[in-house]
Amino acid sequence: MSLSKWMLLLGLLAMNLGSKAQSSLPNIVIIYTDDLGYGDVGVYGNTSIATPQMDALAKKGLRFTNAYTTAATCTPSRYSLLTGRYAWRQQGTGVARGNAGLIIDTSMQTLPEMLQSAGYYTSMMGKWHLGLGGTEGPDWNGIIQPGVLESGFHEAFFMPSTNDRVPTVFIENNLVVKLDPADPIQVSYSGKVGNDPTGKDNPELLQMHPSHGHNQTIVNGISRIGFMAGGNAARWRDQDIADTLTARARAFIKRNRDKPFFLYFNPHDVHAPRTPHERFVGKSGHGLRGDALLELDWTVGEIVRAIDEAGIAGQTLVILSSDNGPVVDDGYHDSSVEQLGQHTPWGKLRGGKYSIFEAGTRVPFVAAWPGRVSAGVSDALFSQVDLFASLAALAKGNILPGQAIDSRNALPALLGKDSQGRSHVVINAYTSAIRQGKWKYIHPASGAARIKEVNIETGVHPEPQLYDLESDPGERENLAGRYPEKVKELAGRLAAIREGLFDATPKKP
Ligand code: NG6
Ligand code: CA
Repeated sequence: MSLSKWMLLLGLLAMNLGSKAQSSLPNIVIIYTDDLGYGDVGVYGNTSIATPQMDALAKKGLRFTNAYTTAATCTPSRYSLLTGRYAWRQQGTGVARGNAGLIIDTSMQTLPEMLQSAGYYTSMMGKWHLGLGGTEGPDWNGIIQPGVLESGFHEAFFMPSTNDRVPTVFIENNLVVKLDPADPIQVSYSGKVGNDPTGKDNPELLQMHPSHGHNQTIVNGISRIGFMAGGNAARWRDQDIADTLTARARAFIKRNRDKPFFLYFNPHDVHAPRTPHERFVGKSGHGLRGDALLELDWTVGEIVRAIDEAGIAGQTLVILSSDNGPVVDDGYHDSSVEQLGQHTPWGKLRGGKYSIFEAGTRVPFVAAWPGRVSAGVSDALFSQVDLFASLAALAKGNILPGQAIDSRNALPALLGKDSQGRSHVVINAYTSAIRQGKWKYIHPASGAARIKEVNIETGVHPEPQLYDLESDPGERENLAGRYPEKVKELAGRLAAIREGLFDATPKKP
């Protein structure tokens, strides 16, 4: 054999080794649900509504009892997950308007960007809610950028914000799906545009009535937040959202089974308005929120099934969690309050969505990876902000200097090799709190103690609060007066983290 042929062969061998090394990267699927509460899943104590698929996933994986989002609402939690930073470090990261500009600074490294450079094919599906376009917001009728693609995803099929905000359309990559140029979309969050009826002026046209807010443009018999006109062919049918997203996810998994992929999958369930497909309606016996939970459970089962059918279960880490805690009435009369019965979406925790009390941010969290994560329950303290650095460790990806500053490598906890986890977690909702071991300190703040419309306690109090979560998981007894030294220690630590003095991940150069 000539020397050049040998060289060619060696080259081919090296390439082969290279692609082998690459394919040993596990696939990563994050199913990031909307408003799923700590007590909403069977394995977390829900005995009222069956969630067999989520339970099965949890039983074959590791179920965390002390996993937290960084915030009690969607936008800041999602921001933290994707950037490895606490959202409160940046202005304007509260619940985003439906026509807000992209909140993620494109010069920042994101989780999917880190995975892209590690060799992953990345896809985003479902609820986005991190803004789109420049500071003036997106051009709904043109190319929507910067957006999801500029945030590190190779491809995307998504809802711009929430299902209760206009425009009620899907976007594929950077274009509105099925948009008829002859019927352009108009969107406004300041005043009415076009002639579509609103919930406020034409309540007789509603199929679902708002309980608070949500009285602007009516789409599919449901009045939303924001005004919209045009784009009629592009509007989704709410009852088909889960089917559409689930079919997309299944096809994606099948199509990409041979390469390492990251699927960031964001169901709209169980956020209001709850509009499960007709086949789920009335099936939970707990109103539309319960029915939406059945739909979500089905979705999770279908995704797991696609992974199994593709024969890649042993190479796929599936993470199931939620962006914030539960709320029953989040703005629509949908029978969920009346039919709640014995179901407790918050489990034994206090508060709910929007709250600094535990139910606001302590969420279901499951990591399943047959053969790599032993089945069981982990009490390790875990924060979703650590997914960035942990997945970087898993994928051997590089975190660029100065990026993902709040994210720490918690891969050992994620894989069940560390039963302790973080020393502390920081959470935010109206005020900040820190949990360290069994202690939780809530920083004093002024403001309402309860949001009466949603019937949830905010946890806001003008005095410091200290709870022993081990003996008092329901945060009933404020021990701040009894343990002033603990209060001082935790308040100091929280302040230091907020000022960025320490909490950064030590980074490899
Ligand atoms: C609130 C909405 C609520 C929900 C929430 C965002 C009103 C009165 N309430 O402002 O319905 O959309 O924002 O939820 O408009 S989240 O899960 O995306 O954070
Ligand atoms: Ca949410």
